[in-house]
Amino acid sequence: MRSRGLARFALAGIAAALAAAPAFAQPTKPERAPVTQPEIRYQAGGSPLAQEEMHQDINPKAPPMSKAEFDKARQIYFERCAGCHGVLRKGATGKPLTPDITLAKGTETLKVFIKYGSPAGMPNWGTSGDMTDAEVDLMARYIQQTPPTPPEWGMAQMKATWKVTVPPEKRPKKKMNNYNLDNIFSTTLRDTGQVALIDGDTKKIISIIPTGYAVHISRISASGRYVYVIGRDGKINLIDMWMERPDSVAEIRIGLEARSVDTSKAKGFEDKYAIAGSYWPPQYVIMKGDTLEPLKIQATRGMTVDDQEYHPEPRVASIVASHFKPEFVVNVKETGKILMVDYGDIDNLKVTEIGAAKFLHDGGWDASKRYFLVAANQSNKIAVVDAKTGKLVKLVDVDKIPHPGRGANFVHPKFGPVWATGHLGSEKIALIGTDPVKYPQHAWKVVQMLDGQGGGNLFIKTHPKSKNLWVDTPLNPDPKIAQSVAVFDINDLSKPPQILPIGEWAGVAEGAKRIVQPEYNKAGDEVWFSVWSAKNQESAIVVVDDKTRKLKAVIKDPKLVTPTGHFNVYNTQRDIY
Ligand code: DHE
Repeated sequence: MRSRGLARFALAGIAAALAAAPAFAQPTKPERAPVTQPEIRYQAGGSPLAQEEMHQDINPKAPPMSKAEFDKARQIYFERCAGCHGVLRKGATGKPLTPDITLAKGTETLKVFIKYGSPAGMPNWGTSGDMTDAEVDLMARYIQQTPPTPPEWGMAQMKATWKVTVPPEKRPKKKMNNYNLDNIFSTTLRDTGQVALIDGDTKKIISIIPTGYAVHISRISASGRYVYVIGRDGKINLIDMWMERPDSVAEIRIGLEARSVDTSKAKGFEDKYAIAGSYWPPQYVIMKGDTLEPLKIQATRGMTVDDQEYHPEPRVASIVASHFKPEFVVNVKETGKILMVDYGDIDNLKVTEIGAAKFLHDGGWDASKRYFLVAANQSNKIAVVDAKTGKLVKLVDVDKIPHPGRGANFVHPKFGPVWATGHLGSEKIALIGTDPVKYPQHAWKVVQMLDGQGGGNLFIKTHPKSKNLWVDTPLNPDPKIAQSVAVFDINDLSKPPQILPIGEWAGVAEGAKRIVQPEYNKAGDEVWFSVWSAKNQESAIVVVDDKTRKLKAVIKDPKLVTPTGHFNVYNTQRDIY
Protein backbone atom coordinates (compact mmCIF):
# COMPACT_ATOMS: atom_id res chain seq x y z
CA MET A 1 0.00 0.00 0.00
CA ARG A 2 1.71 3.19 -1.12
CA SER A 3 -0.59 5.80 0.33
CA ARG A 4 -3.15 5.56 3.05
CA GLY A 5 -4.87 8.86 2.27
CA LEU A 6 -7.10 8.11 -0.69
CA ALA A 7 -6.99 4.42 0.03
CA ARG A 8 -9.19 4.95 3.06
CA PHE A 9 -12.05 5.30 0.66
CA ALA A 10 -11.39 2.04 -1.17
CA LEU A 11 -14.36 -0.12 -2.05
CA ALA A 12 -16.74 2.38 -0.56
CA GLY A 13 -18.40 2.78 -3.92
CA ILE A 14 -18.34 -0.85 -5.01
CA ALA A 15 -22.05 -1.04 -4.44
CA ALA A 16 -22.68 1.84 -6.76
CA ALA A 17 -20.32 0.33 -9.29
CA LEU A 18 -22.11 -2.99 -9.11
CA ALA A 19 -25.36 -1.24 -9.78
CA ALA A 20 -24.25 1.13 -12.47
CA ALA A 21 -21.60 -0.57 -14.56
CA PRO A 22 -22.46 -2.39 -17.80
CA ALA A 23 -20.63 -5.56 -16.76
CA PHE A 24 -23.08 -5.85 -13.85
CA ALA A 25 -26.18 -5.11 -15.96
CA GLN A 26 -28.92 -2.52 -15.34
CA PRO A 27 -26.63 0.35 -16.33
CA THR A 28 -29.47 2.70 -17.09
CA LYS A 29 -31.34 2.35 -13.84
CA PRO A 30 -29.13 2.16 -10.80
CA GLU A 31 -31.00 1.18 -7.66
CA ARG A 32 -29.32 3.91 -5.67
CA ALA A 33 -28.20 7.39 -6.50
CA PRO A 34 -24.47 7.46 -7.28
CA VAL A 35 -22.22 7.79 -4.29
CA THR A 36 -20.79 11.29 -4.17
CA GLN A 37 -17.20 12.07 -3.18
CA PRO A 38 -18.27 13.89 0.03
CA GLU A 39 -20.25 10.81 1.06
CA ILE A 40 -17.32 8.52 0.42
CA ARG A 41 -14.97 10.83 2.26
CA TYR A 42 -17.31 10.99 5.22
CA GLN A 43 -18.27 7.37 5.62
CA ALA A 44 -14.96 5.69 5.02
CA GLY A 45 -13.26 6.47 8.31
CA GLY A 46 -11.16 3.54 9.54
CA SER A 47 -12.89 1.08 11.84
CA PRO A 48 -11.12 -0.07 15.00
CA LEU A 49 -12.37 -3.57 14.14
CA ALA A 50 -9.39 -3.74 11.77
CA GLN A 51 -7.30 -4.71 14.80
CA GLU A 52 -9.58 -7.59 15.92
CA GLU A 53 -8.66 -11.21 15.33
CA MET A 54 -11.47 -12.97 13.38
CA HIS A 55 -12.07 -16.53 12.33
CA GLN A 56 -11.54 -17.42 8.66
CA ASP A 57 -14.27 -19.70 7.39
CA ILE A 58 -13.03 -21.65 4.36
CA ASN A 59 -15.61 -21.57 1.57
CA PRO A 60 -14.55 -24.04 -1.18
CA LYS A 61 -16.26 -21.89 -3.83
CA ALA A 62 -14.22 -18.78 -3.01
CA PRO A 63 -10.71 -18.24 -4.42
CA PRO A 64 -8.12 -19.60 -2.01
CA MET A 65 -6.40 -17.24 0.47
CA SER A 66 -3.71 -17.96 3.02
CA LYS A 67 -4.34 -16.85 6.61
CA ALA A 68 -1.80 -14.03 6.18
CA GLU A 69 -3.55 -12.81 3.03
CA PHE A 70 -6.96 -13.06 4.67
CA ASP A 71 -5.81 -11.07 7.71
CA LYS A 72 -4.26 -8.34 5.57
CA ALA A 73 -7.38 -8.01 3.42
CA ARG A 74 -9.64 -8.05 6.49
CA GLN A 75 -7.65 -5.17 7.92
CA ILE A 76 -7.99 -3.17 4.70
CA TYR A 77 -11.71 -3.94 4.60
CA PHE A 78 -12.31 -2.67 8.15
CA GLU A 79 -10.14 0.37 7.64
CA ARG A 80 -11.92 1.48 4.49
CA CYS A 81 -15.03 -0.38 3.50
CA ALA A 82 -17.02 -1.42 6.57
CA GLY A 83 -18.41 2.10 7.09
CA CYS A 84 -20.55 1.76 3.96
CA HIS A 85 -20.91 -1.98 3.46
CA GLY A 86 -21.29 -3.08 7.06
CA VAL A 87 -19.26 -5.22 9.40
CA LEU A 88 -20.90 -8.39 8.10
CA ARG A 89 -20.95 -7.05 4.51
CA LYS A 90 -24.74 -7.25 4.49
CA GLY A 91 -24.93 -3.66 3.33
CA ALA A 92 -25.43 -0.55 5.42
CA THR A 93 -25.58 2.75 3.59
CA GLY A 94 -23.71 0.90 0.80
CA LYS A 95 -24.88 -2.27 -0.94
CA PRO A 96 -24.30 -5.79 0.33
CA LEU A 97 -21.09 -7.55 -0.66
CA THR A 98 -22.00 -11.04 0.48
CA PRO A 99 -20.57 -14.09 -1.31
CA ASP A 100 -23.86 -14.89 -3.07
CA ILE A 101 -23.39 -11.60 -4.94
CA THR A 102 -19.60 -11.39 -5.26
CA LEU A 103 -18.94 -15.05 -6.17
CA ALA A 104 -21.27 -14.64 -9.14
CA LYS A 105 -19.16 -11.70 -10.38
CA GLY A 106 -15.82 -13.47 -10.03
CA THR A 107 -12.33 -12.21 -9.29
CA GLU A 108 -11.48 -10.69 -12.67
CA THR A 109 -14.59 -8.51 -12.89
CA LEU A 110 -14.27 -7.34 -9.29
CA LYS A 111 -10.62 -6.45 -9.91
CA VAL A 112 -11.57 -4.14 -12.78
CA PHE A 113 -13.83 -2.14 -10.50
CA ILE A 114 -11.36 -1.93 -7.68
CA LYS A 115 -8.54 -0.92 -10.00
CA TYR A 116 -10.32 1.54 -12.30
CA GLY A 117 -13.26 2.73 -10.20
CA SER A 118 -16.48 3.95 -11.75
CA PRO A 119 -18.27 7.23 -12.44
CA ALA A 120 -20.81 6.20 -9.83
CA GLY A 121 -18.34 6.89 -7.06
CA MET A 122 -15.95 3.95 -6.86
CA PRO A 123 -12.45 5.36 -6.46
CA ASN A 124 -9.79 4.16 -8.94
CA TRP A 125 -7.60 2.45 -6.43
CA GLY A 126 -5.20 0.83 -8.80
CA THR A 127 -4.74 3.63 -11.31
CA SER A 128 -4.52 6.27 -8.59
CA GLY A 129 -1.46 4.47 -7.28
CA ASP A 130 -3.02 3.81 -3.91
CA MET A 131 -3.23 0.06 -4.32
CA THR A 132 -0.78 -2.22 -6.04
CA ASP A 133 -2.10 -4.81 -8.48
CA ALA A 134 -1.43 -7.44 -5.82
CA GLU A 135 -3.62 -5.56 -3.33
CA VAL A 136 -6.40 -5.14 -5.87
CA ASP A 137 -6.29 -8.88 -6.45
CA LEU A 138 -6.27 -9.51 -2.70
CA MET A 139 -9.41 -7.42 -2.10
CA ALA A 140 -11.23 -8.97 -5.07
CA ARG A 141 -10.62 -12.41 -3.57
CA TYR A 142 -11.41 -11.31 -0.01
CA ILE A 143 -14.90 -10.03 -0.75
CA GLN A 144 -15.82 -13.47 -2.11
CA GLN A 145 -15.00 -15.16 1.22
CA THR A 146 -17.54 -15.72 3.96
CA PRO A 147 -17.53 -12.48 6.00
CA PRO A 148 -15.81 -13.02 9.35
CA THR A 149 -17.70 -11.97 12.48
CA PRO A 150 -16.03 -9.83 15.16
CA PRO A 151 -16.43 -10.93 18.77
CA GLU A 152 -19.38 -9.95 20.98
CA TRP A 153 -18.82 -7.60 23.91
CA GLY A 154 -20.91 -8.31 26.99
CA MET A 155 -20.73 -7.50 30.69
CA ALA A 156 -17.57 -9.56 31.32
CA GLN A 157 -15.62 -7.75 28.59
CA MET A 158 -16.89 -4.35 29.71
CA LYS A 159 -15.99 -5.02 33.34
CA ALA A 160 -12.53 -6.22 32.32
CA THR A 161 -11.82 -2.82 30.74
CA TRP A 162 -13.50 -0.72 33.43
CA LYS A 163 -11.12 1.33 35.60
CA VAL A 164 -11.95 3.93 38.21
CA THR A 165 -8.66 5.76 38.60
CA VAL A 166 -10.00 8.27 41.14
CA PRO A 167 -13.01 6.89 43.05
CA PRO A 168 -15.83 9.33 43.90
CA GLU A 169 -14.87 9.49 47.59
CA LYS A 170 -11.36 10.64 46.67
CA ARG A 171 -12.58 13.36 44.31
CA PRO A 172 -12.88 17.02 45.30
CA LYS A 173 -15.99 18.01 47.26
CA LYS A 174 -16.03 21.38 45.52
CA LYS A 175 -14.49 23.01 42.48
CA MET A 176 -10.72 23.19 43.11
CA ASN A 177 -9.69 25.43 40.23
CA ASN A 178 -10.32 29.01 39.13
CA TYR A 179 -11.46 28.19 35.63
CA ASN A 180 -14.74 29.52 34.35
CA LEU A 181 -15.96 25.96 33.71
CA ASP A 182 -19.00 27.08 31.72
CA ASN A 183 -16.78 28.51 29.02
CA ILE A 184 -14.34 25.62 28.60
CA PHE A 185 -14.28 23.83 25.25
CA SER A 186 -13.58 20.11 24.96
CA THR A 187 -11.92 19.80 21.55
CA THR A 188 -11.49 16.49 19.75
CA LEU A 189 -7.90 15.84 18.62
CA ARG A 190 -8.98 13.16 16.22
CA ASP A 191 -5.80 11.46 15.07
CA THR A 192 -3.92 11.52 18.37
CA GLY A 193 -6.81 10.04 20.38
CA GLN A 194 -6.97 12.96 22.80
CA VAL A 195 -9.13 15.89 23.80
CA ALA A 196 -7.84 19.37 24.51
CA LEU A 197 -9.62 21.31 27.24
CA ILE A 198 -9.36 24.93 26.17
CA ASP A 199 -10.19 27.91 28.35
CA GLY A 200 -12.71 29.94 26.34
CA ASP A 201 -11.86 33.15 28.21
CA THR A 202 -8.06 33.10 27.84
CA LYS A 203 -7.96 30.84 24.73
CA LYS A 204 -5.22 28.82 26.47
CA ILE A 205 -5.01 25.05 26.53
CA ILE A 206 -5.70 23.82 30.07
CA SER A 207 -4.80 20.19 29.47
CA ILE A 208 -4.55 17.48 26.85
CA ILE A 209 -6.17 14.25 27.98
CA PRO A 210 -5.56 10.85 26.36
CA THR A 211 -8.82 9.18 25.30
CA GLY A 212 -9.94 6.46 22.90
CA TYR A 213 -8.91 5.98 19.27
CA ALA A 214 -10.08 8.70 16.85
CA VAL A 215 -12.18 10.22 19.60
CA HIS A 216 -15.61 11.30 18.36
CA ILE A 217 -17.75 13.43 20.68
CA SER A 218 -17.85 14.99 24.16
CA ARG A 219 -21.01 15.42 26.22
CA ILE A 220 -21.47 17.20 29.53
CA SER A 221 -23.32 15.99 32.64
CA ALA A 222 -26.45 17.80 33.87
CA SER A 223 -24.49 19.57 36.64
CA GLY A 224 -21.67 20.57 34.29
CA ARG A 225 -19.10 18.80 36.48
CA TYR A 226 -18.35 15.78 34.27
CA VAL A 227 -17.33 15.56 30.63
CA TYR A 228 -17.85 12.22 28.86
CA VAL A 229 -15.68 11.53 25.83
CA ILE A 230 -16.09 8.54 23.52
CA GLY A 231 -13.61 7.18 20.97
CA ARG A 232 -14.40 5.22 17.84
CA ASP A 233 -12.99 2.19 19.66
CA GLY A 234 -15.80 2.41 22.23
CA LYS A 235 -13.56 3.74 25.00
CA ILE A 236 -15.21 6.31 27.25
CA ASN A 237 -13.27 8.67 29.50
CA LEU A 238 -14.99 10.44 32.36
CA ILE A 239 -13.34 13.80 33.06
CA ASP A 240 -13.85 15.55 36.40
CA MET A 241 -13.83 19.31 35.85
CA TRP A 242 -13.68 20.07 39.59
CA MET A 243 -10.10 18.82 39.94
CA GLU A 244 -7.34 21.35 40.26
CA ARG A 245 -6.37 20.31 36.77
CA PRO A 246 -9.35 18.54 35.17
CA ASP A 247 -8.50 14.95 34.29
CA SER A 248 -9.90 11.52 33.53
CA VAL A 249 -11.17 9.70 36.64
CA ALA A 250 -12.74 6.59 35.08
CA GLU A 251 -12.75 4.71 31.80
CA ILE A 252 -14.38 1.74 30.14
CA ARG A 253 -14.61 0.13 26.72
CA ILE A 254 -18.29 -0.38 26.00
CA GLY A 255 -17.90 -2.10 22.63
CA LEU A 256 -15.44 -2.53 19.81
CA GLU A 257 -16.67 0.41 17.77
CA ALA A 258 -18.85 3.32 18.88
CA ARG A 259 -19.82 6.96 18.31
CA SER A 260 -22.33 8.16 20.92
CA VAL A 261 -22.52 8.93 24.63
CA ASP A 262 -24.85 11.03 26.80
CA THR A 263 -25.88 11.46 30.41
CA SER A 264 -29.12 11.62 32.42
CA LYS A 265 -30.54 15.15 32.60
CA ALA A 266 -34.03 14.78 34.11
CA LYS A 267 -34.81 16.29 37.52
CA GLY A 268 -33.76 13.91 40.28
CA PHE A 269 -31.42 12.02 37.94
CA GLU A 270 -28.79 14.70 37.34
CA ASP A 271 -25.36 13.04 36.78
CA LYS A 272 -26.81 9.66 37.86
CA TYR A 273 -26.48 7.66 34.65
CA ALA A 274 -24.46 7.68 31.46
CA ILE A 275 -25.44 5.86 28.29
CA ALA A 276 -23.37 4.88 25.28
CA GLY A 277 -24.26 3.15 22.05
CA SER A 278 -22.01 1.04 19.87
CA TYR A 279 -21.71 0.28 16.18
CA TRP A 280 -20.30 -3.14 17.07
CA PRO A 281 -21.74 -5.06 18.77
CA PRO A 282 -25.06 -3.39 17.98
CA GLN A 283 -26.16 -2.44 21.50
CA TYR A 284 -26.31 0.29 24.12
CA VAL A 285 -25.31 0.26 27.77
CA ILE A 286 -26.47 2.27 30.76
CA MET A 287 -23.72 3.03 33.29
CA LYS A 288 -23.35 4.74 36.65
CA GLY A 289 -22.74 8.40 35.89
CA ASP A 290 -19.87 9.00 38.32
CA THR A 291 -17.92 5.74 37.82
CA LEU A 292 -18.99 4.33 34.42
CA GLU A 293 -19.83 1.00 36.07
CA PRO A 294 -21.87 -0.86 33.43
CA LEU A 295 -25.35 -1.69 34.69
CA LYS A 296 -27.57 -2.73 31.82
CA ILE A 297 -26.83 -3.75 28.23
CA GLN A 298 -29.56 -3.81 25.59
CA ALA A 299 -29.16 -5.26 22.09
CA THR A 300 -30.53 -3.40 19.06
CA ARG A 301 -30.58 -6.32 16.61
CA GLY A 302 -34.01 -6.78 15.13
CA MET A 303 -36.41 -5.98 12.33
CA THR A 304 -36.18 -2.99 10.00
CA VAL A 305 -38.92 -0.37 10.07
CA ASP A 306 -40.11 -0.63 6.48
CA ASP A 307 -39.82 -4.13 5.01
CA GLN A 308 -39.61 -5.70 8.48
CA GLU A 309 -36.61 -7.87 7.68
CA TYR A 310 -34.11 -8.98 10.31
CA HIS A 311 -30.98 -6.83 10.46
CA PRO A 312 -28.01 -8.42 12.23
CA GLU A 313 -26.01 -5.24 12.89
CA PRO A 314 -28.13 -2.13 13.33
CA ARG A 315 -25.67 0.44 14.66
CA VAL A 316 -26.50 2.87 17.44
CA ALA A 317 -26.16 6.38 16.05
CA SER A 318 -26.97 9.52 18.07
CA ILE A 319 -28.24 9.43 21.64
CA VAL A 320 -29.76 12.40 23.48
CA ALA A 321 -31.18 12.81 26.97
CA SER A 322 -34.57 14.36 27.61
CA HIS A 323 -34.47 17.40 29.89
CA PHE A 324 -37.91 16.81 31.42
CA LYS A 325 -38.39 13.03 31.57
CA PRO A 326 -36.06 10.25 32.71
CA GLU A 327 -35.60 9.16 29.13
CA PHE A 328 -32.80 8.63 26.63
CA VAL A 329 -33.57 8.89 22.93
CA VAL A 330 -31.55 6.18 21.16
CA ASN A 331 -31.44 6.25 17.35
CA VAL A 332 -30.83 2.92 15.66
CA LYS A 333 -29.41 3.44 12.21
CA GLU A 334 -30.15 0.45 9.99
CA THR A 335 -33.53 -0.55 11.49
CA GLY A 336 -34.72 3.08 11.42
CA LYS A 337 -36.14 2.88 14.93
CA ILE A 338 -36.04 5.53 17.63
CA LEU A 339 -36.00 4.00 21.11
CA MET A 340 -37.30 6.06 24.03
CA VAL A 341 -35.46 4.38 26.90
CA ASP A 342 -37.10 5.15 30.26
CA TYR A 343 -34.30 4.99 32.83
CA GLY A 344 -36.62 5.73 35.78
CA ASP A 345 -36.34 2.07 36.84
CA ILE A 346 -33.54 0.35 34.99
CA ASP A 347 -34.30 -3.07 36.50
CA ASN A 348 -37.67 -2.90 34.81
CA LEU A 349 -36.60 -1.01 31.76
CA LYS A 350 -39.39 0.39 29.61
CA VAL A 351 -38.51 1.05 26.00
CA THR A 352 -40.93 2.69 23.58
CA GLU A 353 -40.05 1.80 20.02
CA ILE A 354 -40.91 4.45 17.44
CA GLY A 355 -40.76 3.47 13.79
CA ALA A 356 -39.14 6.32 11.82
CA ALA A 357 -37.04 5.77 8.68
CA LYS A 358 -33.86 3.88 7.91
CA PHE A 359 -30.37 5.27 8.37
CA LEU A 360 -30.94 7.45 11.41
CA HIS A 361 -27.79 9.40 12.13
CA ASP A 362 -27.50 12.68 14.04
CA GLY A 363 -29.95 15.24 15.38
CA GLY A 364 -30.95 17.65 18.11
CA TRP A 365 -33.79 19.21 20.10
CA ASP A 366 -35.99 22.05 18.93
CA ALA A 367 -35.72 25.26 21.01
CA SER A 368 -38.47 24.11 23.42
CA LYS A 369 -36.64 20.75 23.92
CA ARG A 370 -39.91 18.89 23.54
CA TYR A 371 -39.31 17.71 19.97
CA PHE A 372 -36.29 15.78 18.78
CA LEU A 373 -35.36 16.05 15.10
CA VAL A 374 -33.06 13.41 13.65
CA ALA A 375 -31.71 12.87 10.14
CA ALA A 376 -32.50 9.60 8.40
CA ASN A 377 -29.58 10.50 6.18
CA GLN A 378 -29.71 8.06 3.26
CA SER A 379 -33.52 8.31 3.30
CA ASN A 380 -33.29 12.10 2.79
CA LYS A 381 -35.70 12.69 5.66
CA ILE A 382 -35.85 14.31 9.07
CA ALA A 383 -37.84 12.35 11.65
CA VAL A 384 -39.59 14.42 14.32
CA VAL A 385 -40.40 12.80 17.65
CA ASP A 386 -42.52 14.29 20.43
CA ALA A 387 -40.67 13.38 23.63
CA LYS A 388 -43.74 14.30 25.69
CA THR A 389 -46.12 11.85 24.04
CA GLY A 390 -43.44 9.40 22.88
CA LYS A 391 -44.77 9.45 19.33
CA LEU A 392 -43.53 10.11 15.84
CA VAL A 393 -44.88 13.49 14.73
CA LYS A 394 -43.74 13.56 11.14
CA LEU A 395 -41.20 12.40 8.59
CA VAL A 396 -40.18 15.54 6.74
CA ASP A 397 -38.67 15.20 3.24
CA VAL A 398 -35.56 17.31 2.84
CA ASP A 399 -32.70 17.32 0.31
CA LYS A 400 -29.91 14.82 -0.31
CA ILE A 401 -28.30 13.39 2.84
CA PRO A 402 -29.28 15.76 5.61
CA HIS A 403 -26.52 16.17 8.21
CA PRO A 404 -27.59 18.49 11.00
CA GLY A 405 -25.07 17.71 13.73
CA ARG A 406 -27.51 18.85 16.38
CA GLY A 407 -29.07 21.43 14.05
CA ALA A 408 -29.68 25.15 14.63
CA ASN A 409 -32.73 26.78 16.24
CA PHE A 410 -33.80 30.36 15.60
CA VAL A 411 -36.90 32.50 15.15
CA HIS A 412 -37.52 33.14 11.47
CA PRO A 413 -38.87 36.63 10.77
CA LYS A 414 -41.78 35.17 8.78
CA PHE A 415 -42.27 31.55 9.85
CA GLY A 416 -41.61 31.70 13.60
CA PRO A 417 -39.37 29.15 15.37
CA VAL A 418 -37.48 26.90 12.97
CA TRP A 419 -34.81 24.19 13.22
CA ALA A 420 -32.26 24.01 10.41
CA THR A 421 -30.20 21.29 8.79
CA GLY A 422 -27.58 21.38 6.06
CA HIS A 423 -26.87 18.51 3.67
CA LEU A 424 -23.87 16.42 2.81
CA GLY A 425 -25.12 15.80 -0.70
CA SER A 426 -26.27 19.28 -1.74
CA GLU A 427 -25.84 22.99 -1.06
CA LYS A 428 -29.34 23.31 0.43
CA ILE A 429 -30.14 24.31 3.99
CA ALA A 430 -33.63 23.25 5.05
CA LEU A 431 -35.56 25.29 7.62
CA ILE A 432 -38.34 23.32 9.34
CA GLY A 433 -41.10 25.01 11.36
CA THR A 434 -41.16 23.76 14.97
CA ASP A 435 -44.01 25.59 16.71
CA PRO A 436 -47.28 23.69 16.30
CA VAL A 437 -49.13 26.01 18.72
CA LYS A 438 -48.45 29.52 17.41
CA TYR A 439 -47.51 28.58 13.85
CA PRO A 440 -49.47 25.36 13.14
CA GLN A 441 -49.49 26.09 9.39
CA HIS A 442 -45.66 25.90 9.31
CA ALA A 443 -45.01 23.18 11.85
CA TRP A 444 -43.03 20.18 10.58
CA LYS A 445 -42.81 21.57 7.05
CA VAL A 446 -39.80 22.83 5.16
CA VAL A 447 -40.69 26.52 5.17
CA GLN A 448 -37.60 27.69 3.31
CA MET A 449 -34.59 26.22 1.52
CA LEU A 450 -31.45 28.36 1.55
CA ASP A 451 -28.60 27.99 -0.92
CA GLY A 452 -25.26 27.55 0.78
CA GLN A 453 -21.81 27.36 -0.83
CA GLY A 454 -22.09 23.74 -1.94
CA GLY A 455 -22.41 20.16 -0.75
CA GLY A 456 -20.18 18.55 1.83
CA ASN A 457 -21.76 20.39 4.75
CA LEU A 458 -21.46 18.70 8.15
CA PHE A 459 -22.44 21.22 10.79
CA ILE A 460 -24.62 24.29 11.18
CA LYS A 461 -24.95 26.56 14.19
CA THR A 462 -26.53 29.65 15.70
CA HIS A 463 -27.17 30.90 19.24
CA PRO A 464 -30.23 32.46 20.90
CA LYS A 465 -28.28 35.74 21.24
CA SER A 466 -27.07 35.79 17.64
CA LYS A 467 -28.55 36.81 14.31
CA ASN A 468 -26.09 34.71 12.32
CA LEU A 469 -26.47 31.20 10.92
CA TRP A 470 -23.10 29.54 10.25
CA VAL A 471 -22.70 26.69 7.75
CA ASP A 472 -19.47 24.73 7.21
CA THR A 473 -18.58 22.65 4.11
CA PRO A 474 -15.48 20.65 5.12
CA LEU A 475 -16.20 17.77 2.77
CA ASN A 476 -16.71 19.80 -0.38
CA PRO A 477 -14.16 18.63 -2.99
CA ASP A 478 -13.28 22.23 -3.88
CA PRO A 479 -10.60 23.33 -1.37
CA LYS A 480 -11.78 26.93 -1.53
CA ILE A 481 -15.23 25.91 -0.33
CA ALA A 482 -13.91 23.39 2.22
CA GLN A 483 -11.63 26.07 3.68
CA SER A 484 -14.31 28.74 4.16
CA VAL A 485 -17.73 29.06 5.80
CA ALA A 486 -21.01 30.67 4.81
CA VAL A 487 -22.82 32.96 7.22
CA PHE A 488 -26.46 33.96 6.73
CA ASP A 489 -28.25 36.94 8.25
CA ILE A 490 -31.27 35.53 10.08
CA ASN A 491 -33.04 38.91 9.85
CA ASP A 492 -32.91 38.80 6.07
CA LEU A 493 -32.55 35.32 4.67
CA SER A 494 -33.18 36.49 1.12
CA LYS A 495 -29.62 37.87 1.09
CA PRO A 496 -26.89 35.50 -0.13
CA PRO A 497 -24.53 34.39 2.61
CA GLN A 498 -21.23 36.09 3.31
CA ILE A 499 -18.25 33.78 2.74
CA LEU A 500 -15.47 33.99 5.29
CA PRO A 501 -12.00 32.56 4.44
CA ILE A 502 -11.40 30.98 7.84
CA GLY A 503 -8.61 28.71 6.49
CA GLU A 504 -6.72 31.75 5.24
CA TRP A 505 -7.26 33.58 8.52
CA ALA A 506 -5.68 30.67 10.37
CA GLY A 507 -2.33 31.53 8.81
CA VAL A 508 -1.49 27.86 8.47
CA ALA A 509 1.09 27.36 5.74
CA GLU A 510 -0.08 24.20 4.03
CA GLY A 511 -2.64 21.50 4.54
CA ALA A 512 -6.23 20.52 3.91
CA LYS A 513 -7.42 23.28 6.29
CA ARG A 514 -10.97 21.93 6.29
CA ILE A 515 -13.15 24.18 8.40
CA VAL A 516 -15.35 22.12 10.66
CA GLN A 517 -18.01 22.64 13.31
CA PRO A 518 -19.01 26.15 14.28
CA GLU A 519 -19.41 26.26 18.09
CA TYR A 520 -20.41 29.26 20.24
CA ASN A 521 -18.85 30.34 23.49
CA LYS A 522 -21.09 30.66 26.53
CA ALA A 523 -21.92 34.34 25.95
CA GLY A 524 -22.97 33.66 22.37
CA ASP A 525 -20.70 36.40 20.99
CA GLU A 526 -17.86 34.28 19.56
CA VAL A 527 -17.88 31.38 17.11
CA TRP A 528 -15.08 28.82 17.17
CA PHE A 529 -14.01 26.81 14.11
CA SER A 530 -11.57 23.94 13.80
CA VAL A 531 -9.07 24.23 10.96
CA TRP A 532 -8.52 20.53 10.32
CA SER A 533 -5.35 19.54 8.45
CA ALA A 534 -3.50 16.22 8.30
CA LYS A 535 -1.78 14.74 11.33
CA ASN A 536 1.68 15.82 10.18
CA GLN A 537 0.59 19.37 9.31
CA GLU A 538 -0.29 22.41 11.34
CA SER A 539 -3.94 22.81 12.38
CA ALA A 540 -5.57 25.63 14.35
CA ILE A 541 -8.74 26.96 15.93
CA VAL A 542 -10.09 30.23 14.58
CA VAL A 543 -12.33 32.39 16.76
CA VAL A 544 -14.64 34.84 14.99
CA ASP A 545 -16.47 37.77 16.55
CA ASP A 546 -20.13 36.94 15.97
CA LYS A 547 -21.37 40.51 15.65
CA THR A 548 -18.71 41.92 13.33
CA ARG A 549 -17.89 38.60 11.62
CA LYS A 550 -14.23 39.59 11.92
CA LEU A 551 -11.29 37.49 13.08
CA LYS A 552 -10.90 37.64 16.85
CA ALA A 553 -8.20 35.06 17.67
CA VAL A 554 -6.24 32.15 16.26
CA ILE A 555 -5.30 29.35 18.65
CA LYS A 556 -2.20 27.46 17.53
CA ASP A 557 -0.12 24.94 19.40
CA PRO A 558 1.96 21.96 18.27
CA LYS A 559 -0.31 19.87 20.52
CA LEU A 560 -3.46 20.87 18.57
CA VAL A 561 -3.26 17.97 16.13
CA THR A 562 -6.28 17.35 13.84
CA PRO A 563 -8.91 19.25 15.84
CA THR A 564 -12.44 18.45 14.63
CA GLY A 565 -15.46 18.67 16.98
CA HIS A 566 -15.47 21.06 19.91
CA PHE A 567 -18.01 21.29 22.66
CA ASN A 568 -18.59 24.32 24.85
CA VAL A 569 -19.49 23.12 28.35
CA TYR A 570 -22.42 25.47 28.98
CA ASN A 571 -24.05 25.13 25.55
CA THR A 572 -23.58 21.36 25.35
CA GLN A 573 -24.83 20.79 28.89
CA ARG A 574 -28.04 22.71 28.13
CA ASP A 575 -28.44 21.71 24.48
CA ILE A 576 -28.21 25.28 23.26
CA TYR A 577 -27.83 25.33 19.48
FE1 DHE B 1 -19.31 11.87 13.28
C1 DHE B 1 -21.47 13.17 15.64
C2 DHE B 1 -21.09 8.97 13.27
C3 DHE B 1 -17.46 10.77 10.60
C4 DHE B 1 -17.28 14.57 13.60
N1 DHE B 1 -20.98 11.21 14.26
C5 DHE B 1 -21.74 11.91 15.19
C6 DHE B 1 -22.83 11.08 15.61
C7 DHE B 1 -22.72 9.89 14.95
C8 DHE B 1 -21.56 9.97 14.10
C9 DHE B 1 -23.63 8.69 15.07
C10 DHE B 1 -23.91 11.49 16.62
C11 DHE B 1 -23.44 11.27 18.03
C12 DHE B 1 -24.46 11.73 19.06
O1 DHE B 1 -25.01 12.83 18.92
O2 DHE B 1 -24.72 10.98 20.02
N2 DHE B 1 -19.31 10.18 12.11
C13 DHE B 1 -20.10 9.10 12.31
C14 DHE B 1 -19.78 8.08 11.34
O3 DHE B 1 -20.26 6.91 11.29
C15 DHE B 1 -18.86 8.66 10.33
C16 DHE B 1 -19.70 8.95 9.10
C17 DHE B 1 -17.72 7.79 9.83
C18 DHE B 1 -16.77 7.32 10.86
O4 DHE B 1 -15.89 6.54 10.47
O5 DHE B 1 -16.83 7.68 12.02
C19 DHE B 1 -18.47 9.96 11.05
N3 DHE B 1 -17.67 12.56 12.26
C20 DHE B 1 -17.06 11.96 11.21
C21 DHE B 1 -15.91 12.70 10.76
O6 DHE B 1 -15.14 12.38 9.82
C22 DHE B 1 -15.85 13.94 11.57
C23 DHE B 1 -16.17 15.12 10.67
C24 DHE B 1 -14.50 14.25 12.19
C25 DHE B 1 -14.09 13.33 13.29
O7 DHE B 1 -13.76 13.82 14.38
O8 DHE B 1 -14.05 12.13 13.10
C26 DHE B 1 -16.98 13.71 12.57
N4 DHE B 1 -19.38 13.56 14.41
C27 DHE B 1 -18.41 14.53 14.40
C28 DHE B 1 -18.77 15.55 15.38
C29 DHE B 1 -19.99 15.16 15.95
C30 DHE B 1 -20.34 13.90 15.33
C31 DHE B 1 -17.98 16.83 15.65
C32 DHE B 1 -20.80 15.90 17.02
C33 DHE B 1 -21.64 16.95 16.40
C34 DHE B 1 -22.47 17.71 17.42
O9 DHE B 1 -22.64 18.92 17.22
O10 DHE B 1 -22.96 17.11 18.37
